Amino acid sequence: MRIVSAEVVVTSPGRNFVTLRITTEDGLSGLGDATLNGRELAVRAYLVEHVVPLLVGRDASAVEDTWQYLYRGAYWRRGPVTMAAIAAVDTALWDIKAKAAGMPLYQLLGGACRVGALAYGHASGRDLPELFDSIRAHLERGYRAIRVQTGVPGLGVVYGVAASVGGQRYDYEPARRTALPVEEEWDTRAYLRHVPGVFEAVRAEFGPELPLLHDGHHRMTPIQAAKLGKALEPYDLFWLEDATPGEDQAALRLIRQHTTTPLAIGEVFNSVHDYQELITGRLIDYVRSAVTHTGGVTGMRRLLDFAGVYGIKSGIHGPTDISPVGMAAALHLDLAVHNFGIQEHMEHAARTLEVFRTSFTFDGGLLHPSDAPGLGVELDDEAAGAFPYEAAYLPVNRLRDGTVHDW
Ligand code: GCO
Ligand code: MG
Repeated sequence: MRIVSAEVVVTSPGRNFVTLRITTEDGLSGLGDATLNGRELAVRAYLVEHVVPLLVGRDASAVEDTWQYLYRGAYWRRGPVTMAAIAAVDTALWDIKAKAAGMPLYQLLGGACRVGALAYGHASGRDLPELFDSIRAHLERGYRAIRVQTGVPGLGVVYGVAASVGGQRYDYEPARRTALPVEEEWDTRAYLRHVPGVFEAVRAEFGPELPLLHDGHHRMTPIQAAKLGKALEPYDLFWLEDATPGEDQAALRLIRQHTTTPLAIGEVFNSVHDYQELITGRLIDYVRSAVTHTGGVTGMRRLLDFAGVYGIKSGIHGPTDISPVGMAAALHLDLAVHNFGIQEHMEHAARTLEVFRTSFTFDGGLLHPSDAPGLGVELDDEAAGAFPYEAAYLPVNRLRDGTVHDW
């Protein structure tokens, strides 16, 4: 199974995606997602300039060896660009291996441990009535777990709040197609005063059973996060995500000492090593990495197996900046690992699904990758060609005095 070609497709059906396609001499092809929101072309260049020339002629069946060759062979370890590039190669090779076996990928990973992956959707609103409408719309669509984000009085645009909700399809994408990043204003104390009341109202309206999640998006100090975790305890959250900036692993120890609200972190991580202290110290409950950013199926499996030893579960990252290819890879892992927790799910735009032909299903709140051989996703090159790349940036956050803050 020699690799004869590898090509990188950049397309922008609603938002930018970077996809690697690897083809073997016997005509099999596999896809991998290499999308890094706001920095897409860096991964494209890494792949085209430095990885594709190494792939041609290699044995497509040597998945682990290729992973190690690209990881150790580069000498320079980790980092989002490198690990997204390795992820794309790794995922494409798993896709090929599963197609060659005539099996859905989850079968090669050990077979299904469950009938489907419990998914959480993103409900949001600028105020409570809008939020309640959004939660109802998600429940009607079948979601059995819901992330809750709202506007904060006195602040303008806030992370995670869709511009239009209330019955409308939710298509929140923070990366704006502007020459410079949009700047948003932030005030953590205003946020902390507001959020507990939101969860009190949601519990009063929707009852105690519905799993509720919340994303702090790295904006709090450890002691502020500890305070929020404690204040949210009566509302029994499924998790509080990214309470503090991710690179400070020890910060989670302080939060943990103060609250029993479950903690999730890791969407900006790209290696199992980023979790070493978090996992061995049992400082978190869920790992949030994306298959796309953490070295692919191989990197993610390694991380989830390590987490599982410490009773920590998965919560694989799945916003719309993970392409349908990255999403499919996540779903196969969700079925195959024992320590599955929950799967994030934002529905891709209709245009995205014209380019990426998916086969996964969403039924009764559970996602399933389908039983198609491989990942179960195909890329329509002609449709992709109709949506050329457009520069887009994630916002930059500033405090009221102008200081740049974590976004
Ligand atoms: C999430 C994330 C995303 C990120 C996005 C940035 O929990 O889904 O926080 O919404 O903001 O991936 O590109
Ligand atoms: Mg998040």
